[in-house]
Amino acid sequence: MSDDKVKDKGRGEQHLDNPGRRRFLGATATVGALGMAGATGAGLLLGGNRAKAGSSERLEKMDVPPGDLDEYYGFWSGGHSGEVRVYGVPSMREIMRIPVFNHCSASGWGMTDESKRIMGDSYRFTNGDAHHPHVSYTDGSHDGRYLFINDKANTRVARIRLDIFKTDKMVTVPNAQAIHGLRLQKAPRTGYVFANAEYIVPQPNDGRDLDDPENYWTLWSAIDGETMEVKWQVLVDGNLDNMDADYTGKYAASTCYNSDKAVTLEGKMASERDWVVVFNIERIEKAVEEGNYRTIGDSDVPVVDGRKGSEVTRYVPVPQNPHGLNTSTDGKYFIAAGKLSPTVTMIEIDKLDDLFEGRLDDERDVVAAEPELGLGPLHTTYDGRGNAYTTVYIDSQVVKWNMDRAVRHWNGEDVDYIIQKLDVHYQPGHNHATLAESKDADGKWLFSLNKFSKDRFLPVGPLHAENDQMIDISGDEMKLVKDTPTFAEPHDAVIVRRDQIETTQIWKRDDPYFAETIEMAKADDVDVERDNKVIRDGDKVRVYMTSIAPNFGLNKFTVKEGDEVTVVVTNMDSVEDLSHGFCVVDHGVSMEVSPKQTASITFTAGKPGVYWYYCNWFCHALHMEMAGRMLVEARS
Ligand code: CUK
Ligand code: CUA
Repeated sequence: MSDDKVKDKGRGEQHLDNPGRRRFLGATATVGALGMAGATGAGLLLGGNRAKAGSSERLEKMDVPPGDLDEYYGFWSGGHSGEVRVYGVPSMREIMRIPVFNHCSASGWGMTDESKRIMGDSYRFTNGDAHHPHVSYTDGSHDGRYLFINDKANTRVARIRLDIFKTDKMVTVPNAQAIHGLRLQKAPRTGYVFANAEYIVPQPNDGRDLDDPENYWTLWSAIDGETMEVKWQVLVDGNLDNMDADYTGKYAASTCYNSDKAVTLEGKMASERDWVVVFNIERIEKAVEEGNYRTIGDSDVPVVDGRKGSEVTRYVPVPQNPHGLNTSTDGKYFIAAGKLSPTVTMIEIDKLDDLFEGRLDDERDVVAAEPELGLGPLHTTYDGRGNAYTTVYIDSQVVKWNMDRAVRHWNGEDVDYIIQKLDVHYQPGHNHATLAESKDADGKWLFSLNKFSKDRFLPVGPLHAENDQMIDISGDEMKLVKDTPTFAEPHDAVIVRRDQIETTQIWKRDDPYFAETIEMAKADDVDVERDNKVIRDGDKVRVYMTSIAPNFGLNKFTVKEGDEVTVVVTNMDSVEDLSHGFCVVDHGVSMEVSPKQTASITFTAGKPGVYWYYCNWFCHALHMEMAGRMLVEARS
């Protein structure tokens, strides 16, 4: 089908399929965010059309027969469940969950000593709000070393090692509140992890200026991806929302709303213009080098002033309350979605040198085009063939449009840039295409991460699943091929080729992940690979045991009521997939111990009595028998 026919279909027939819902949403959309919320609720009641999956040919393309492997790894954020989920794409089989900011009953994340060390002081929080997962880069391509993700709820950034699919670093960002937008330096290498703090707060936030929003500020932070130390921060005007970096390593840009520093919803929508803030990374580094910064409160992180008028930033006016910002994979544009405006703003990255050098009359001169796409544009992704795909929340559609034609149209040429509008179900946030955060975007599959599923799945009571819809974008026309229910609430995803990730199936004994535990054992003169020993140290007891299916190295150990007990288990099975677990009944103690892993967990021994511990990862025909007793004596 030609592009024009598809476009006509998008504008005509698809709007007729459910005129009630469309008309209602359209009429209320213009009244702003309050209307948006109202439209969502009522619109859903009116909705009821079901788009059916397509032909058998389409199904065949996404079919991954039993025993076959997927072509891509998809990393989905888990929103306020705080975790990361790993899917095989295109099958959309969930392969793994990686606990990050949450606590995990199965793996013991948040309970084990190793995970507590990684989480630091913040392990006491059992929740997180993970929005933006991104895989590290070398020269604009994913290099599969790490995945980084933000925690909006408790102001953290975490790193996941992609050789073992485990979180291995976590940092709480100082001076900031609610890390939201997060992106990585794409070239020459990651490099920096850039993190937006969303909310404005007093600086320092120590009780001063409590109800004086004029003195609230937010910060843009750069974290070293190798050490996970916060290297520097930039003070900015307004609330930072979403951001992205360019493909040269020189610039990054963030949407910024609430330029008038309001603390109420009405106030946050009052001004007609907000900004895209552009950060000049070299200039920021130079300011830090030259000592042109201050520190705030207890933190010694250099804070460079990047407020309006500073040398390190530029504030490009865009229509109010912008949201997503995504760099086009050809490296040409930062594309900011309008949210309350039906447009997206294309900022030409090649003009940013001129902007910073003062060679432009007006900051708006960097705007290459501001195409109108539909109601509620939120996020944009790419197919590597010059087309962009933008979710429009209020219209419940993915809009496919051509970037080059949008620019020509903006410059007065009579060309259409909209190629197709596809209904999705319902109210999409992010969308994401295969490899679309790298220069290798291959335009095969696109996912629309929809906030509402309404009538798409078996009803499960008042709380509904979200609906991540898979769309075939390999041809001229987008085709919806699959609905995937997801639990609260993937915001974003990143999809990389399977050959871009290299995993270790069996732990290396010298892995830094449990090195501190090994150090502790050495201090106790214990070789964890061989010894099964109980060491008493005052009220502290350290229990070392091996596990080889179907046995623990100790079938009993004795402690006293109230002892602080640390159990260290080393799995000496070197067979792939042969994980054991360690769980003590009635003590809230459980952890995973995978092949050649050493894992440890610390707890307080309960009331006197016999407590069984058992292996809770099915490992052997005699798995049920893999158990032992903890004997708790009364304190005399
Ligand atoms: S934000 Cu959620 S839909 Cu946190 Cu990336 Cu736009
Ligand atoms: Cu060891 Cu189950």
